[in-house]
Amino acid sequence: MDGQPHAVLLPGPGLGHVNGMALLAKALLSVGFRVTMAFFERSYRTHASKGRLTKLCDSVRVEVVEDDLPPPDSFVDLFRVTSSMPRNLLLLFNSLSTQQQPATCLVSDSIMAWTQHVADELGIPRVEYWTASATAYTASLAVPDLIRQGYVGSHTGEVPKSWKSKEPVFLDCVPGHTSFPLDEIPTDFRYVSMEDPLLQRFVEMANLANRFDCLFIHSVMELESHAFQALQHVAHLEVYPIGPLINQSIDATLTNPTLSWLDTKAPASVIYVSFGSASVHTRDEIFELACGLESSGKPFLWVVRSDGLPHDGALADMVPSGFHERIVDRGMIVPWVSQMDVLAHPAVGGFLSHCGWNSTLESLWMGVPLLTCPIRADQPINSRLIVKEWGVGIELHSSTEEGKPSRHDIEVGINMLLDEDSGCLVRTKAKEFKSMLRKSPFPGG
Ligand code: BUP
Repeated sequence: MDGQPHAVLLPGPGLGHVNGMALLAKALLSVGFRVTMAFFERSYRTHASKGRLTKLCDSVRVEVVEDDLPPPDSFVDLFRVTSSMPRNLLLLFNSLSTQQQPATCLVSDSIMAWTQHVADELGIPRVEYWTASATAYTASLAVPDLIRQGYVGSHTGEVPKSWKSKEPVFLDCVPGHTSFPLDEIPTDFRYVSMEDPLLQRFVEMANLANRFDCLFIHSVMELESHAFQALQHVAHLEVYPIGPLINQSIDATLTNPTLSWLDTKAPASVIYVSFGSASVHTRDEIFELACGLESSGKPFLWVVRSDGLPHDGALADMVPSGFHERIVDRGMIVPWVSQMDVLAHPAVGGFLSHCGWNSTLESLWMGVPLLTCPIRADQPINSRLIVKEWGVGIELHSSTEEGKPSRHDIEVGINMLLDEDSGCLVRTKAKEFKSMLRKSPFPGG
C-alpha cells in the first residue's frame, strides 16, 4: 500500500452519465488519485457494443461487475438492481484490497444511491455524483412527495387527474426555496407504477440524500446559484459544483468529412441538429423534421442514429421523396459525430437540441445558442434554464395537436435563431455565457 488515494467510480447507465464520470476520472487522475471505473455488466455492454464509450475510459482501470440481469428489453431495464449487485460490488472492493490497492472512497452516480449501503459496510466515504443540473437535482428530491400526492407511481397505470388540469401547479422541492411547475416533472415518471425501476432508483436517491459524505454536481454556481443555495443552506447538503467538465481534447489536425463539409459553409450559417444518445423518434417526427430542415433554406448537419429510428425502416423511407437529392449540397446527415468538434466549428450558428445536460453545457462552453426541443427526463427543466433563465436559446414551438413541433414550427425556429436580427440577443448572451464558463474553473469563478 502506497498511501495514494484510490477512488472507485461507478457511473449510472446512460452515455451522459458514463461520459460525465469519465471526465471526473480524468480530473481525479490529474490531482494524484488512483482511479478504477467500475461498470455493471449490462450497462457496460450497452455502451461498449456501440463503440461510444469515451476514449477517457481507456486511460483508467476498468472493472466490469456481474449483475445477473437478463438482457435489457428497454433502457429502463438497465436501472434494475438485483440482489447480487451489492454482493459483487463488495467482492470487487475485496479484490482491490487483496491486490494491495484498497479503495479509499466510492464515487457513485446519484441514480446508484443504493451503493451507500456498500460504502457503509466497507466503512469508506461515499461521494454522490449528479451528472445533471442542480435544478433537476432539487426536483428529484421531490419524488417521494409526488408519490404521496398521487402525481406519480400510480398502480393502475392511469394518468392522475391532476395532470390534466389546465391550471399551473407548482411543487415545492426544497420547501420554501425552490419550486417547479408540475409539467416539468420528467415524463418518464408520469405514467409508471411503483414497480418501475427508474422510479425506485429516484425514491432511494431522495431517501438517502442525507447519508452521503458529499455531493458533486456537474454544474457551475453562476448558472444555478439559487438551486445550489437551496441545497446547501436549506437542505443542509454538502454540495460542490464541479462543472463544467468538458472533454476539451479537440484535435486540431483532425480531418473528417463532416468537418471538411463544415469548412465549406459561411460562419454561423449551419444549424446542428442532434437529439442525444438515447432518443427514439417516430416516422412522423422524422418526416416533419426533414421537411422543416428543407424548407428552412439553411445548411444543416443532422445526426440520425440508426438506433434512434423506428425498428421497421431506414431513414430513406421516412423522409419526403427526393429529399436527399434536393438537399445534397446544403444538408449533411451522419450517424454520429464528435459533438465538441462540431460545436467548436465557426460555421455552426445554432444547435437544435433535445437539451440533454451534457449537450447544454457543451453548447454554452462553445458559445453556440440553442433551439430547444426537450423530449423527456430533465430536458424540459434544462430548456427552461436555457430560454427563460439564461436567455441563450429559443424554444421550438410545438403547434400540433399532440404537442409536437410541425415542419412550419421547425422552419420558423431555425430561421429565428440563425437570422442576424432575431437571433442577435441569444447569440450575444451565448457569447457572454461562454466567457463566464471559461472563467469558472479558476479562482474568482
Ligand atoms: Br448523438 C451524439 N456525438 O453524435 P446528453 C452525442 N454525443 O459526441 P444523453 C456525441 O453524447 P439524456 C453524437 O457530446 C454529449 O456529451 C455529446 O449527452 C455526446 O444527452 C453526449 O446531451 C450526450 O446529456 O441523453 O445522455 O444522450 O438527456 O437522456 O441524458
